[in-house]
Amino acid sequence: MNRAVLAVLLLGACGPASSGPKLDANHPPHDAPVDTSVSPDAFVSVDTGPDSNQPYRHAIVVDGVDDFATVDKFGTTSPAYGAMVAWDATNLYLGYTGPDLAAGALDADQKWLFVYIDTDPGASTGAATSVLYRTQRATFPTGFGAELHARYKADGSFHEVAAYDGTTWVATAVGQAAHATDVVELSIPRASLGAGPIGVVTWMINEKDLAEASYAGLYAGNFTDGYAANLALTKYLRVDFDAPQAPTDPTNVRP
Ligand SMILES: [Ca+2]
Ligand SMILES: [Ca+2]
Repeated sequence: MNRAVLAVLLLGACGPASSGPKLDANHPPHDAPVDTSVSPDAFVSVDTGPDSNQPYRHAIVVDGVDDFATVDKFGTTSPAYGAMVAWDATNLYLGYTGPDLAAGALDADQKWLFVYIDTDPGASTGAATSVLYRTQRATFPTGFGAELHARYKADGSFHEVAAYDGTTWVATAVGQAAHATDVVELSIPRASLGAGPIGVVTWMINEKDLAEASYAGLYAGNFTDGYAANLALTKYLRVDFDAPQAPTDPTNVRP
């Protein structure tokens, strides 16, 4: 029995049986004086367990071993790939899993995971398109302009976080990455993201000549997999660090 129910039962059991008002402060009898000895505030202070209005928090250990929760896991445009997003008071965490991240994957030295972050989603500030790789790039969803960019090469040989200075991308020494089996995990310090909320888009590419492709975009249905000289991203994840909603809550899909 939780403590709230127990408290109500105890108060009911101890209350006067035949004299004085009932303890229903919201509906006192019209002909009875209000018993001011029992304040409604007494009920407010009852511990009902975790407050559902607390901001969502889930700390991830950046070790390449998937410890994201079910509510952190997204489908992507490619059925064999999954995207994961979580956050706590210190970091934003991103994870990816799929065949091209497994050891020995074909052309893993030419495949990339991209993450772009908008630190003022809806304002259309920052970069409107992604960095060009060979002949492919992406145009961001309506209202999304990127200020931060993380990239990770599928063979694990390269990881970088860069900030947009209005003209170009400048590498910043922040963020962790770890990769094991077919899971890669990244973290980006919230200190580099502003106060939030933020917008997030993620996808993968193959930059190999004559085999170029864009795929595994966060949110199944974001785009159609395949070669794209100008990939039109249509959805992003809005993260409100102060809100109780879990990452996959449908209200976080934007625009
Ligand atoms: Ca982990
Ligand atoms: Ca922006």
